[in-house]
Amino acid sequence: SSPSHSRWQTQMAFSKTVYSFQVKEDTVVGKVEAQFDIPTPITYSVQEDDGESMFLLSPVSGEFLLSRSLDFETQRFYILTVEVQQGDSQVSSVRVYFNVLDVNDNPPVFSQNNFFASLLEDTGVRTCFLSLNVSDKDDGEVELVVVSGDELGTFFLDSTGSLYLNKELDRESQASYNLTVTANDCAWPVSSQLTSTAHVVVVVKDTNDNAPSFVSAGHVFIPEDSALHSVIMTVHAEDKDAGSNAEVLYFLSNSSGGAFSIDNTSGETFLEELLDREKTDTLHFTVMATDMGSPQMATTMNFTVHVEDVNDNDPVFSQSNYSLFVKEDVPRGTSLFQVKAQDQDIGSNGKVRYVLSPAGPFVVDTIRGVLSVMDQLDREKDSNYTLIITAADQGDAPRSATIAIDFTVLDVNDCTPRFSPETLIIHVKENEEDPSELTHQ
Ligand SMILES: [Ca+2]
Ligand SMILES: [Ca+2]
Ligand SMILES: [Ca+2]
Ligand SMILES: [Ca+2]
Repeated sequence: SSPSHSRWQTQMAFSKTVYSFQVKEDTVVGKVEAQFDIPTPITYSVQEDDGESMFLLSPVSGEFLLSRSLDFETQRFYILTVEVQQGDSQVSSVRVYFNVLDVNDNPPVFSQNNFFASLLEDTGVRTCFLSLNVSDKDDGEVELVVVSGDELGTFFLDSTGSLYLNKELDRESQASYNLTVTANDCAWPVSSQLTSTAHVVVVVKDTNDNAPSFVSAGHVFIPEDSALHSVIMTVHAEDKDAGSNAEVLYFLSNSSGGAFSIDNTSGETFLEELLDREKTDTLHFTVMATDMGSPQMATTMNFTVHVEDVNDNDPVFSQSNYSLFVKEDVPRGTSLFQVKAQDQDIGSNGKVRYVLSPAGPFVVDTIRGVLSVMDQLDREKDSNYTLIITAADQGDAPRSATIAIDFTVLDVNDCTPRFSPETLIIHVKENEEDPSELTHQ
């Protein structure tokens, strides 16, 4: 038969050359809304079928029956060739398309439930660091949203699942993030939408962006008799970074001419020269604290050492012996002499008090060292005195010095030898017996 004949026959039997039916993939097995619109009684038969009898055709009514469940995700259309016979001779055929309509019956699926990424804290903004692979067997777009764990908007998730850094990180503020991401298939109506959830852990790795910071007091007080190599203090600096970026080493950059040394790791600072407050009462040293990061960061700090006094000096008199003369008629209460002892220490260690011994007619002023006569001297009784004055400081373990003072008491003539009258007439009786009764007149 010629093509034109064939076309004519087709036009005779079917009102269209191609029939196309829409069938939702979730249609229940059984009768479907697909029927030819041919009024006259004819006989239908399927000639070609690529769907292995998915759609069965009733030979008499021309109705289709669905024999099994459809799945849009497996096969999206079926093509059948249907032949219709009218009477004995007239045969025509038509193409029938069944288009399977997608129904939202699949949730979006993440390739993993849990994603992990680590980022250096100095990673540049807008860096893409992770792809969340999400798929949905259904048609249509999937909307990805970070629903929790990123309240400050540090990250940006684009529609393809690429996760970007949106703000600068600071490990010292926040070292990790735990993001919850949802994928929604945006189906309509909203009640049919399907959502999946995945978790993304982002760990922020440290970079060396903090210098060590000293927490030690800048002033140290140590006694002047501190032992050589003793620990005078432990300097300490803290570093907010992590790992070797926070490991701190200490170096002396000024040690008062070698008076100090330092343990590089512990920060213990040692005394390397004997001290003498009476010569130097203040020393300085400078410590550099450097971390082990790359590049290294360092801080320096100046320390002042205040040398505290120890009672290591005796009082010293300017002279150790004095020989003095005093007249025996010196009035009571007369100040004779002042002794003075110096003590190089300070405070009570250098405060000198005077004590006199032995007890006698003299006293010493405890504070001023002034020696005075308390009782009338009498050369005829004591013509010489040796006094000991002790000067003692007021330290906890007092130190002292003594001085010896030799006093020679000088005679005074209360009655100067005189002859009055110039001519003495002595009357002597011739019979006088006792010459001792002779008296001048
Ligand atoms: Ca550091
Ligand atoms: Ca850091
Ligand atoms: Ca002293
Ligand atoms: Ca001293």
